[in-house]
Amino acid sequence: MGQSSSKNAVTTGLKHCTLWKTDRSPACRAVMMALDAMNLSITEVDVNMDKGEHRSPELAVFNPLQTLPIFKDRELVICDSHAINTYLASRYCDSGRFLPKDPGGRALTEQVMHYDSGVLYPRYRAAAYPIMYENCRFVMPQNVCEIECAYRDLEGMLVGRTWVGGSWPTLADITVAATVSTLSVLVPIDKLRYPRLSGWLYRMSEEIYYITANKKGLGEFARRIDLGVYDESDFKCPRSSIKRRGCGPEKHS
Ligand SMILES: N[C@@H](CCC(=O)N[C@@H](CS)C(=O)NCC(=O)O)C(=O)O
Repeated sequence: MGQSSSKNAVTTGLKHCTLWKTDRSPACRAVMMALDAMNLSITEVDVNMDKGEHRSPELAVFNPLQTLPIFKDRELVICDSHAINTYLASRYCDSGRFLPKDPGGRALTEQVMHYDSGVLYPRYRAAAYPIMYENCRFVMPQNVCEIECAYRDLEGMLVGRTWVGGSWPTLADITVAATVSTLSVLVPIDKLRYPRLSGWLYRMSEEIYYITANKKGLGEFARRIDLGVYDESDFKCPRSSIKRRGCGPEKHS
Protein backbone atom coordinates (compact mmCIF):
# COMPACT_ATOMS: atom_id res chain seq x y z
CA MET A 1 0.00 0.00 0.00
CA GLY A 2 1.59 3.31 -1.11
CA GLN A 3 1.28 6.07 1.43
CA SER A 4 2.95 9.36 0.66
CA SER A 5 2.83 11.21 3.94
CA SER A 6 3.76 9.61 7.21
CA LYS A 7 1.60 10.25 10.26
CA ASN A 8 4.52 11.66 12.17
CA ALA A 9 5.96 13.75 9.36
CA VAL A 10 6.69 17.32 10.35
CA THR A 11 4.13 19.73 8.97
CA THR A 12 5.30 23.08 7.65
CA GLY A 13 2.89 25.83 8.66
CA LEU A 14 2.66 28.60 6.08
CA LYS A 15 0.77 31.27 7.99
CA HIS A 16 1.10 33.74 5.11
CA CYS A 17 -0.83 31.46 2.75
CA THR A 18 -4.61 31.18 2.39
CA LEU A 19 -6.75 28.90 0.25
CA TRP A 20 -10.37 29.74 -0.56
CA LYS A 21 -12.07 26.51 -1.50
CA THR A 22 -15.13 24.34 -1.46
CA ASP A 23 -14.71 20.66 -0.66
CA ARG A 24 -17.02 19.36 -3.35
CA SER A 25 -14.89 20.91 -6.12
CA PRO A 26 -12.32 18.55 -7.66
CA ALA A 27 -9.97 21.46 -8.42
CA CYS A 28 -10.03 22.46 -4.74
CA ARG A 29 -9.54 18.88 -3.60
CA ALA A 30 -6.51 18.57 -5.90
CA VAL A 31 -4.90 21.46 -4.02
CA MET A 32 -5.96 20.10 -0.63
CA MET A 33 -4.44 16.70 -1.50
CA ALA A 34 -1.21 18.35 -2.66
CA LEU A 35 -1.00 20.31 0.60
CA ASP A 36 -1.49 17.16 2.66
CA ALA A 37 0.91 15.15 0.49
CA MET A 38 3.62 17.76 1.00
CA ASN A 39 2.76 18.24 4.69
CA LEU A 40 2.00 21.91 4.25
CA SER A 41 -0.50 23.64 6.50
CA ILE A 42 -2.15 26.88 5.44
CA THR A 43 -5.30 28.78 6.35
CA GLU A 44 -8.32 27.45 4.51
CA VAL A 45 -11.57 29.33 4.03
CA ASP A 46 -14.70 27.46 3.01
CA VAL A 47 -16.72 29.26 0.35
CA ASN A 48 -20.36 28.39 -0.28
CA MET A 49 -20.77 28.31 -4.05
CA ASP A 50 -24.50 27.65 -3.82
CA LYS A 51 -24.85 31.00 -2.09
CA GLY A 52 -22.64 32.64 -4.72
CA GLU A 53 -19.93 33.50 -2.19
CA HIS A 54 -17.24 32.84 -4.83
CA ARG A 55 -18.66 35.85 -6.72
CA SER A 56 -18.43 38.18 -3.72
CA PRO A 57 -16.57 41.47 -4.26
CA GLU A 58 -13.89 40.31 -1.80
CA LEU A 59 -13.03 37.28 -3.97
CA ALA A 60 -13.76 38.89 -7.36
CA VAL A 61 -10.85 41.24 -6.66
CA PHE A 62 -8.58 38.20 -6.52
CA ASN A 63 -10.16 36.23 -9.34
CA PRO A 64 -12.13 37.88 -12.13
CA LEU A 65 -12.97 34.38 -13.43
CA GLN A 66 -15.04 33.83 -10.25
CA THR A 67 -13.85 30.26 -9.82
CA LEU A 68 -12.36 28.32 -6.93
CA PRO A 69 -9.75 27.52 -5.73
CA ILE A 70 -8.05 30.83 -5.01
CA PHE A 71 -4.65 30.74 -3.34
CA LYS A 72 -2.77 33.67 -1.82
CA ASP A 73 0.84 33.71 -0.65
CA ARG A 74 1.53 37.21 0.68
CA GLU A 75 0.95 39.44 -2.39
CA LEU A 76 0.87 36.58 -4.90
CA VAL A 77 -2.58 35.33 -5.93
CA ILE A 78 -3.00 32.18 -8.07
CA CYS A 79 -6.43 31.04 -9.31
CA ASP A 80 -5.90 27.70 -11.02
CA SER A 81 -5.40 24.41 -9.17
CA HIS A 82 -2.68 23.21 -11.56
CA ALA A 83 -0.71 26.45 -11.25
CA ILE A 84 -1.21 26.48 -7.47
CA ASN A 85 0.08 22.93 -7.14
CA THR A 86 3.17 23.44 -9.29
CA TYR A 87 3.89 26.64 -7.33
CA LEU A 88 3.52 24.86 -3.97
CA ALA A 89 5.73 21.98 -5.09
CA SER A 90 8.50 24.13 -6.55
CA ARG A 91 8.40 26.72 -3.76
CA TYR A 92 7.83 24.60 -0.66
CA CYS A 93 8.73 20.97 -1.42
CA ASP A 94 12.48 20.52 -1.87
CA SER A 95 12.39 16.79 -2.48
CA GLY A 96 11.02 16.99 -6.03
CA ARG A 97 8.86 14.05 -5.08
CA PHE A 98 5.61 15.47 -6.41
CA LEU A 99 7.04 17.63 -9.20
CA PRO A 100 10.28 16.15 -10.55
CA LYS A 101 13.19 18.58 -10.75
CA ASP A 102 14.63 17.23 -13.98
CA PRO A 103 13.09 19.00 -16.98
CA GLY A 104 11.95 15.76 -18.63
CA GLY A 105 10.24 14.38 -15.54
CA ARG A 106 8.63 17.73 -14.88
CA ALA A 107 7.35 17.98 -18.45
CA LEU A 108 5.78 14.51 -18.20
CA THR A 109 4.04 15.46 -14.97
CA GLU A 110 2.81 18.74 -16.44
CA GLN A 111 1.68 17.00 -19.62
CA VAL A 112 -0.84 15.00 -17.59
CA MET A 113 -1.88 18.11 -15.67
CA HIS A 114 -2.56 19.87 -18.97
CA TYR A 115 -4.66 16.88 -20.04
CA ASP A 116 -6.67 17.33 -16.85
CA SER A 117 -7.07 21.05 -17.40
CA GLY A 118 -7.86 20.85 -21.11
CA VAL A 119 -9.84 17.61 -21.39
CA LEU A 120 -10.99 16.05 -18.13
CA TYR A 121 -12.07 19.14 -16.23
CA PRO A 122 -14.26 20.61 -19.01
CA ARG A 123 -15.96 17.20 -19.30
CA TYR A 124 -16.61 17.19 -15.57
CA ARG A 125 -18.16 20.66 -15.74
CA ALA A 126 -20.25 19.82 -18.81
CA ALA A 127 -21.69 16.72 -17.12
CA ALA A 128 -22.12 17.98 -13.55
CA TYR A 129 -23.23 21.59 -13.88
CA PRO A 130 -26.62 20.93 -15.54
CA ILE A 131 -27.43 18.61 -12.62
CA MET A 132 -26.17 20.96 -9.92
CA TYR A 133 -27.45 24.22 -11.33
CA GLU A 134 -30.09 23.55 -13.98
CA ASN A 135 -32.27 20.87 -12.40
CA CYS A 136 -31.23 18.29 -14.99
CA ARG A 137 -31.89 14.84 -13.49
CA PHE A 138 -29.18 12.77 -15.15
CA VAL A 139 -25.89 12.90 -17.05
CA MET A 140 -26.72 13.61 -20.69
CA PRO A 141 -25.78 10.79 -23.14
CA GLN A 142 -23.30 13.02 -24.99
CA ASN A 143 -21.51 13.73 -21.70
CA VAL A 144 -21.48 10.04 -20.78
CA CYS A 145 -19.82 9.37 -24.14
CA GLU A 146 -17.18 12.03 -23.59
CA ILE A 147 -16.38 10.74 -20.11
CA GLU A 148 -16.12 7.16 -21.41
CA CYS A 149 -13.68 8.44 -24.07
CA ALA A 150 -11.61 10.05 -21.33
CA TYR A 151 -11.59 6.74 -19.42
CA ARG A 152 -10.30 5.08 -22.60
CA ASP A 153 -7.56 7.73 -22.91
CA LEU A 154 -6.49 7.12 -19.33
CA GLU A 155 -6.60 3.35 -19.73
CA GLY A 156 -4.15 3.84 -22.63
CA MET A 157 -1.96 6.22 -20.63
CA LEU A 158 -1.63 3.56 -17.93
CA VAL A 159 -0.35 0.79 -20.22
CA GLY A 160 2.85 -0.57 -18.68
CA ARG A 161 2.83 1.87 -15.78
CA THR A 162 1.54 2.05 -12.24
CA TRP A 163 1.11 5.84 -12.03
CA VAL A 164 -0.06 8.31 -14.67
CA GLY A 165 2.79 10.79 -14.39
CA GLY A 166 5.90 8.73 -13.71
CA SER A 167 7.35 5.93 -11.61
CA TRP A 168 5.74 7.13 -8.38
CA PRO A 169 2.65 9.23 -7.55
CA THR A 170 3.18 12.88 -8.46
CA LEU A 171 1.03 15.98 -8.87
CA ALA A 172 -0.18 14.38 -12.10
CA ASP A 173 -1.77 11.51 -10.17
CA ILE A 174 -3.15 13.85 -7.50
CA THR A 175 -4.75 16.12 -10.10
CA VAL A 176 -6.27 13.32 -12.14
CA ALA A 177 -7.42 11.45 -9.02
CA ALA A 178 -9.42 14.48 -7.89
CA THR A 179 -11.16 14.76 -11.27
CA VAL A 180 -11.58 11.07 -12.09
CA SER A 181 -12.93 10.15 -8.65
CA THR A 182 -15.52 12.89 -9.24
CA LEU A 183 -16.27 11.73 -12.78
CA SER A 184 -16.78 8.21 -11.44
CA VAL A 185 -19.72 9.49 -9.38
CA LEU A 186 -21.32 10.65 -12.64
CA VAL A 187 -20.25 7.70 -14.82
CA PRO A 188 -19.05 4.68 -12.81
CA ILE A 189 -15.76 3.18 -14.03
CA ASP A 190 -16.39 -0.30 -15.42
CA LYS A 191 -13.63 -2.50 -13.94
CA LEU A 192 -13.80 -4.94 -16.84
CA ARG A 193 -13.46 -2.30 -19.55
CA TYR A 194 -10.96 -0.14 -17.66
CA PRO A 195 -8.97 -2.48 -15.39
CA ARG A 196 -5.86 -0.27 -15.32
CA LEU A 197 -7.81 2.88 -14.57
CA SER A 198 -9.89 1.30 -11.82
CA GLY A 199 -6.75 -0.31 -10.34
CA TRP A 200 -4.94 3.03 -10.41
CA LEU A 201 -7.86 4.84 -8.75
CA TYR A 202 -7.97 2.14 -6.09
CA ARG A 203 -4.23 2.62 -5.44
CA MET A 204 -4.70 6.37 -5.23
CA SER A 205 -7.63 5.92 -2.83
CA GLU A 206 -5.20 4.25 -0.41
CA GLU A 207 -2.86 7.24 -0.27
CA ILE A 208 -3.17 9.07 3.04
CA TYR A 209 -3.70 12.45 1.36
CA TYR A 210 -6.58 11.03 -0.68
CA ILE A 211 -8.22 9.86 2.54
CA THR A 212 -7.64 13.14 4.39
CA ALA A 213 -8.36 15.56 1.56
CA ASN A 214 -10.48 13.94 -1.15
CA LYS A 215 -12.89 11.51 0.48
CA LYS A 216 -15.12 13.89 2.39
CA GLY A 217 -15.55 16.39 -0.44
CA LEU A 218 -16.18 13.57 -2.90
CA GLY A 219 -19.00 12.38 -0.63
CA GLU A 220 -20.39 15.93 -0.54
CA PHE A 221 -20.27 16.07 -4.32
CA ALA A 222 -22.09 12.71 -4.58
CA ARG A 223 -24.80 13.91 -2.19
CA ARG A 224 -25.12 17.17 -4.10
CA ILE A 225 -25.55 15.23 -7.34
CA ASP A 226 -28.19 12.99 -5.72
CA LEU A 227 -29.99 16.03 -4.40
CA GLY A 228 -29.69 18.06 -7.59
CA VAL A 229 -30.74 21.21 -5.73
CA TYR A 230 -29.36 24.00 -3.60
CA ASP A 231 -28.01 22.68 -0.30
CA GLU A 232 -28.53 25.00 2.69
CA SER A 233 -26.42 22.89 5.02
CA ASP A 234 -23.06 24.11 3.70
CA PHE A 235 -21.13 26.30 6.06
CA LYS A 236 -18.37 28.88 5.96
CA CYS A 237 -15.56 28.86 8.47
CA PRO A 238 -11.86 29.58 8.28
CA ARG A 239 -9.64 26.79 9.46
CA SER A 240 -6.18 25.43 8.95
CA SER A 241 -5.40 22.46 6.73
CA ILE A 242 -3.58 20.80 9.65
CA LYS A 243 -6.99 20.24 11.29
CA ARG A 244 -8.03 18.08 8.34
CA ARG A 245 -5.13 15.72 8.89
CA GLY A 246 -5.29 16.07 12.64
CA CYS A 247 -1.76 14.73 13.08
CA GLY A 248 1.90 15.59 13.13
CA PRO A 249 3.83 18.41 14.78
CA GLU A 250 3.98 21.75 13.00
CA LYS A 251 6.96 23.98 12.18
CA HIS A 252 6.59 27.43 10.67
CA SER A 253 8.44 29.06 7.83
N1 LIG B 1 -9.03 25.36 -14.19
C1 LIG B 1 -9.56 25.73 -12.91
C2 LIG B 1 -11.02 25.32 -12.82
C3 LIG B 1 -11.69 25.91 -11.62
C4 LIG B 1 -13.18 25.70 -11.64
O1 LIG B 1 -13.83 25.57 -12.69
N2 LIG B 1 -13.75 25.66 -10.43
C5 LIG B 1 -15.17 25.51 -10.29
C6 LIG B 1 -15.48 24.68 -9.08
S1 LIG B 1 -15.22 22.99 -9.42
C7 LIG B 1 -15.80 26.86 -10.07
O2 LIG B 1 -15.25 27.64 -9.31
N3 LIG B 1 -16.93 27.16 -10.70
C8 LIG B 1 -17.56 28.43 -10.53
C9 LIG B 1 -19.01 28.40 -10.84
O3 LIG B 1 -19.54 27.34 -11.03
O4 LIG B 1 -19.65 29.47 -10.83
C10 LIG B 1 -8.74 25.05 -11.81
O5 LIG B 1 -8.21 23.96 -12.05
O6 LIG B 1 -8.60 25.62 -10.73
